[in-house]
Amino acid sequence: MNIQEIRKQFPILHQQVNNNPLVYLDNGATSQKPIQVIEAVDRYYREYNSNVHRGVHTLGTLATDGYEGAREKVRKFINAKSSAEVIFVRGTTTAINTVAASYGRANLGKGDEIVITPMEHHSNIIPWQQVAKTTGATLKYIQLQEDGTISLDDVENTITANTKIVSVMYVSNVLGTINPIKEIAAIAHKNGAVMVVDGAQSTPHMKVDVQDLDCDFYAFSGHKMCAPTGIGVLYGKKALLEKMEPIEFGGEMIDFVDLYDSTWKELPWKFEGGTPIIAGAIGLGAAIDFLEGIGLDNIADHEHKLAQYALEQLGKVEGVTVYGPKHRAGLVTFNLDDVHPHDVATVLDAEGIAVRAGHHCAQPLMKWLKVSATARASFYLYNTEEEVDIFVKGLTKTKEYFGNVLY
Ligand code: 7TS
Repeated sequence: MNIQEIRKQFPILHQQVNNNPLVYLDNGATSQKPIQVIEAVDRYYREYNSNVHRGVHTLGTLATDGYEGAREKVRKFINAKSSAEVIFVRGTTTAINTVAASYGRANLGKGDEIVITPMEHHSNIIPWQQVAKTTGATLKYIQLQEDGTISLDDVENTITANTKIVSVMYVSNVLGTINPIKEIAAIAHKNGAVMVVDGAQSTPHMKVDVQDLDCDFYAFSGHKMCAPTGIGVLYGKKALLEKMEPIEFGGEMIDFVDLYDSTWKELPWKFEGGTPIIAGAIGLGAAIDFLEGIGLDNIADHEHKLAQYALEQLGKVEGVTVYGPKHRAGLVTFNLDDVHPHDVATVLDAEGIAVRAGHHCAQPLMKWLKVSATARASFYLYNTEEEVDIFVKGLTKTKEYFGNVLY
């Protein structure tokens, strides 16, 4: 893939920040948007803005076609069997909350177990804590190995016949660990549990096939994969979704309403109460076209090389501690001596380099790492080796700066 050609498609990348060319390495938080996505959203608002699934007028039909066309693109992108299994939601957080509130409340009780891991994002912890509290179920954790990976022996030992739900992230937003989802799903199923996957950090960066993984639910966010904010997807197997109750009620999701009772539309619309995220879905469809045009395998390969190069270069800077396994997705989380990660990010920002510092919405993982915070550089398809060099040089400067100030 030709990175310079790809970079040309992202208007935001071509600017100076604090008198330096922008080096955007905060893709784990959100990705930048290519012109194709910006134009698709712009075109919708300029040319056919209308509500969907109602009137027979021309603009309404165009908007409905755009919205439902995007659903079909998502279906193909993750290889779902049917577009009835693709529910548009606000993002990963909403998707997981929907499963916890709908499937969880209906299927959990005292003595039942929910199994997750300590590396999860808060969005894949708190919904389960809450549903455990309301149903009397128990929350259990698969322990992490020293390098921040999961062993299938531990998975086997943690999941029992009492486990009803297993929910694990495909790729860690802090460690970069790529979890063996297919194998974990098989163990969950052997014990009669359903498998939920947090795909926030995998879907933008690698080929995902929900049928091959054989997961029951899969959640992801559009904004981390070149699409606008406010759109995401909950995939669920049809047989499960059909038995589940909606968690939002109102317009759009109903079939028939009487004074004291109502019935719901069929899938996927029964889970899409209210005017849906039309522009967001159309933007997500454009983002999928864009990513598939480049090829998810090419993107994964490029980011893997960048992460390995970054690890190599960081290894040359004294005082840098990198967290997570060697085999990892395209990100590096680290600390520099005793310098607070917020200070690291502030000095890097003065050089035009955007990284994230903090707990990355993974406080239990920070506890496990025995740190209060870390800094993180996370890559995407438009990042280059030269940018990794600028970032590492920036870190050397940070070190010198704090070395002089502190000692
Ligand atoms: N799950 C994982 C693994 C994530 O990395 C994130 C966001 C979410 C869930 C939540 O996604 P949302 O779109 O619903 O907010 N992670 C990050 C991050 O690492 N830095 O900023 C947001």
